[in-house]
Amino acid sequence: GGGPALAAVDLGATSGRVVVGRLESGRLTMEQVARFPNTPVQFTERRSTERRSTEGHGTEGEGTEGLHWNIQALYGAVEEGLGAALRSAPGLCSVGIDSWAVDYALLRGGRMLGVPYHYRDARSARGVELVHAVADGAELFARNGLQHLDFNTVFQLAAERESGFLDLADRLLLLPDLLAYWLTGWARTEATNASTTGLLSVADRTWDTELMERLGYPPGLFADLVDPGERIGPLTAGVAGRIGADRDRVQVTAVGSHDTASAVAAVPFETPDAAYISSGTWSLVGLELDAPVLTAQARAANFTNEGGVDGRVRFLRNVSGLWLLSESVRTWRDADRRPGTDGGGADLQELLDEAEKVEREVPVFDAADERFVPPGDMPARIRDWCEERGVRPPGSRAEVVRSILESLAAAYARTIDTAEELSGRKARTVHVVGGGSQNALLCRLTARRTGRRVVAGPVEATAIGNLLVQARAAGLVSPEATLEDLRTIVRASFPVTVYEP
Ligand code: ADP
Ligand code: LRH
Repeated sequence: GGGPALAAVDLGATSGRVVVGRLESGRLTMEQVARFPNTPVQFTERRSTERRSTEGHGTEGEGTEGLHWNIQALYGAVEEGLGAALRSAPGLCSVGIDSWAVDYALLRGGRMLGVPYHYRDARSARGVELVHAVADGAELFARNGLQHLDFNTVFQLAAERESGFLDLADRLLLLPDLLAYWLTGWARTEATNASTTGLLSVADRTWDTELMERLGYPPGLFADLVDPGERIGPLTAGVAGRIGADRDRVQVTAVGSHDTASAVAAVPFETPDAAYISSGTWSLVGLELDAPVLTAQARAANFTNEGGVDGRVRFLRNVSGLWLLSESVRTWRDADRRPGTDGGGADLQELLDEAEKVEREVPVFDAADERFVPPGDMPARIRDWCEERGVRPPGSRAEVVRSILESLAAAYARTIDTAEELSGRKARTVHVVGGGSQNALLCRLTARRTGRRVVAGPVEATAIGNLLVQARAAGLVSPEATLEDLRTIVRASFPVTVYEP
């Protein structure tokens, strides 16, 4: 219809979608108008794993090798998806963009330099060494409140600097901000995603220019911050023409552009005494707080204090996620010579059914072990982890799947108990949102191992959080609405499934 509508562009590590949202009598309805795969590209295999050319010509392309995002393809799919959104909703007035955190593009004179790296690229380890020579882990945590993850932007940039690229750049944009820039011509950095870089001060959520200077990152690279709900700008004339939009009617609006910030904004909390698991490629497990927890204990437990929508704090841990499962499925498909990259589909449901029936006890491994971060043969890595400890590894594929899910559930239980201790807040209920909330076996195991009631859904929490922040900015819900008011809309609009412990 012609009524006011909003579009969420939600890019996940495995797939992206464009979703149209409309508000009707206090309820949000959503229509997915585009869905597309997100397939990273590996340019040159790392030299350690591939035979070198014996031809004797050419140079060893150190600067171009690595794992990258296919950002041009994603941007093309975004424009197409917005075209589809307009055809379905001629009253489209606002677009919000979110994606995974930490990754960025460098630009010079508005032109992108090179292809953005994937956070799973191995170069970050070198960046950690370089940064720690200047500022150690304790200092970084005091400044930025973040869990140590090798791929935090602050570390990626040290590797970038060493390669000389930082010297060429005059602008850095995080990936959702890059897409917004291509759509509008306005270069801004959205604050929730900026909070994952390691370069935003946890004290006042402004750029930490002192740290930048010590690390040799020119502060002028970083764009002005915008908060979720602020306007970024109208579409450029070129974009508007291509997608069939009336240029001044469609605004790009800042949302929680870190996907996890948008997902948490849409968790249908009924009380503050509840934890959440944003369950997709990663599992982000924690609490929503009003203030960061910056104690030595929080750092030792590797908790993070990321910036949330409306100034809330996402006090959580990254504890790996369904990546373990999707990489396993990919490995098995390759072995069966049936390549596929969606890491799920019919195969996944079949495997989950078989995993449900496994009766033999399967090992619980440390899902957060760093060895599971890079792409590769997860079943082999799980086997290695077990063998190193004299534990009997899972045998069949069904046992591997069961072992992964038991290990994730065990990690959730530990993390939620620790979050309670560190924050002094109780978590009587566990909300699971995202693609993983459809995994009934994982939800049941989570209820069992946490000893708490699990409330699963909505699946598309990220898109919902993205849309509701836009709805408030566009005046489709009261501009005064609090996050709690927005969550009332979520509860009124989307069903949940409850699993008792
Ligand atoms: P991301 O945004 O990180 O790409 P999603 O939130 O889309 O992740 O979740 C993707 C994961 O959700 C998949 O890896 C898969 O394990 C799980 N998933 C998706 N659909 C289903 C389903 N129908 N049943 C069980 N699990 C599912
Ligand atoms: C989830 C996520 C997570 C980050 C990781 C890089 O998609 O944004 O919150 O830590 O990707």
